[in-house]
Amino acid sequence: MASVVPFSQRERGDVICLFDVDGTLTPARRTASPEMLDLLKQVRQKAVIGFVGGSDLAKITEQLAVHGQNITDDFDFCFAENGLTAIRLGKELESQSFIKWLGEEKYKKLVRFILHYIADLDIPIKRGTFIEFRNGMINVSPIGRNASVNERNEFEAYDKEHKVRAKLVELLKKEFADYGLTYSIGGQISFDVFPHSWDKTYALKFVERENFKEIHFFGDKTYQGGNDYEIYEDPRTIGHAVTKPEDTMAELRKLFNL
Ligand code: M1P
Repeated sequence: MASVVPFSQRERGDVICLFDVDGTLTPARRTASPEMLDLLKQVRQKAVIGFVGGSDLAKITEQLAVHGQNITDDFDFCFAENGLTAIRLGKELESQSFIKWLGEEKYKKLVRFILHYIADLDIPIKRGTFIEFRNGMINVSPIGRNASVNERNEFEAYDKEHKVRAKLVELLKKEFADYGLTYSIGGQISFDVFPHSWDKTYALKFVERENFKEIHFFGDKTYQGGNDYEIYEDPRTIGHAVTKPEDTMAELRKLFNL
């Protein structure tokens, strides 16, 4: 990996800024703008930076490593799947797995229930990949993850009115009450399912060890039920609620006099 200035030699090396990805560094599921990437470089010269995304590392890489570079070259900390995939200065940190935690039998029951439910669901269109199996979670999408950008936008609007995801989440909470699972609607077409406390605060355990004086977190879904809520509210972080990437940039310029 490219040579990196040690944290201790940065002007504010005792400060870390952690960023949600969709809606905070980039528009939902899109790539980061050149202005954002440039500003992040400037911030990194002064402080320590990292992202904490719900998506897997491959998807976040598509969004943030827009010149085909290695994502770990541009961020000191990379936390994908809420930190279940964790990388510090290019080196992978320990991780856990959803399937090991839940067990195959319970997992099969959950998948069977969800797929039956989605099969019977009458929504305007369906595409493919209704459950995506990840290391630290599963991601469930009633329309399917193969939806195009237009189809995503249409589903999001439809879901606002018809609450397709919220209804399924409520049902799963009742049906699998003993599973100890959290359901988080973080994006446009899907929701994430993971064990209680494997929300974005999971990533903080890796950051805490470094004894930063300030841990700033920037996110757009900081309201209760949003997937940034827990880390934004956590007493260990200084929360910044933003509504779009331009907001994040304005906050960063203020914070670091850029
Ligand atoms: O980062 C927020 C969410 O982004 C995607 O959601 P969707 O495809 O519904 O827009 C998913 O990767 C999801 O896991 C993630 O939480």
